Amino acid sequence: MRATPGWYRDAKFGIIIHWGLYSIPAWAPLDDEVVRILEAELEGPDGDAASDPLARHSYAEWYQNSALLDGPTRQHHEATYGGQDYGDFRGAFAEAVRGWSAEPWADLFAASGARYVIPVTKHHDGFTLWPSATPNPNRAGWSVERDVIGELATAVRGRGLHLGLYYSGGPDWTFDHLPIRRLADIPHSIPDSPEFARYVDAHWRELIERYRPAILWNDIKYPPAAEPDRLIEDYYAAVPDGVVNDRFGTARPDVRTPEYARRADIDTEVWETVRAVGISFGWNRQETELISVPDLVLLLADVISKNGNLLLGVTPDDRGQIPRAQQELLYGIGRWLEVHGEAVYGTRPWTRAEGTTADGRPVRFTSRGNVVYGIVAGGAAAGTAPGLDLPPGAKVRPIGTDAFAVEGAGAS
Ligand code: FUL
Repeated sequence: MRATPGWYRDAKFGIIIHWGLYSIPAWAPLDDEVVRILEAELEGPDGDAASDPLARHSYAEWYQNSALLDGPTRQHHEATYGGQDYGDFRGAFAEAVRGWSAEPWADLFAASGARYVIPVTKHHDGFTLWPSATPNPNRAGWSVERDVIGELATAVRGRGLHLGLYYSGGPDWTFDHLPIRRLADIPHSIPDSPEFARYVDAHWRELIERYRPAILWNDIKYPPAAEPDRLIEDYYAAVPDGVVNDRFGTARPDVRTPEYARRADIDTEVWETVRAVGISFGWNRQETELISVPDLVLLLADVISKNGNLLLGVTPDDRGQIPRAQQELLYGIGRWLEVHGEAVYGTRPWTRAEGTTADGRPVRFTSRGNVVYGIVAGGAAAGTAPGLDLPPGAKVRPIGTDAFAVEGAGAS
């Protein structure tokens, strides 16, 4: 079996960016409906019995679908834009693209301590963020003119970060029949025409050839007729240390990508939790509550102690700017990583993930060789006496305020 490439396991922290037509209305109801639906639907085949739960989708990048269902997004759309079609947001988006620059994004991502960046190249609405040689057959002009992906690739790589690509290989609403009413209906809504299979295959192959992505981050399945195994084999031939996620539905992905999910203990398989700064991957102009820097630190520590990476969704606004509160969050985690990165980057899980200090604060462990690292919630790891059951004779060395290294006997 192919081992997940080491660079990816070392990287720990990545950023995913949803910027598209949906960033113009940038609206969704402010509850965590989808997270709850996900949980309910995962519990059983019948899941949430409520009618049209996706009418209340908290993901703003689902705006086009949500606005077709009877619910708050439709009401908002009618009140704000009247009978306007989703495609009419193209004008405002084209203007935003004209004024956009990849440079400040890349500066910010580098400062955040992220080691890889994954832009959405095509979300479920089918609109492409690069001028494809295989244009959409159902909607003319369903693409940017400027090579947003290419410019971002250059800027990000110029700062030493890896570039992965997100592509919605299953849902494509220029081929589907909308609306989709429940999460459980998504797999059935994926187009099964040979034309669609050829279209997505051509797109992924073009993306690989043009940008040589370090990660193929496909979303929500892939048409079997497009032969994902062949695509992935050809990708590995072109990019030998490339990483392929689990959303092609193939048997042996390099990484599983649960959404807003944690693990109770160390997973033997490499995984990546994907979540946004708030509860939407696309910008929601109503959203003010974001995860805090301390909570992001705790989340990152928890995830990496259990063999995962953290992929954090950042939501550029209708002008292609990253809102100030998100910038502050990214600078904040970056400052923390600058001091405590030794306990994060390049580490592997230790024999156990969790511990507690003598005064009751949670600790998350990582390791490198025979060094064990502990990350302590709320600071003052203070090297001296974390009060943990550590190997006898171990020497504790503080790292910044929130981490420590244990060097010596029996650590690994
Ligand atoms: C999901 C999509 O439906 C969301 O819109 C988002 O792109 C997330 C990362 O994956 O499955």
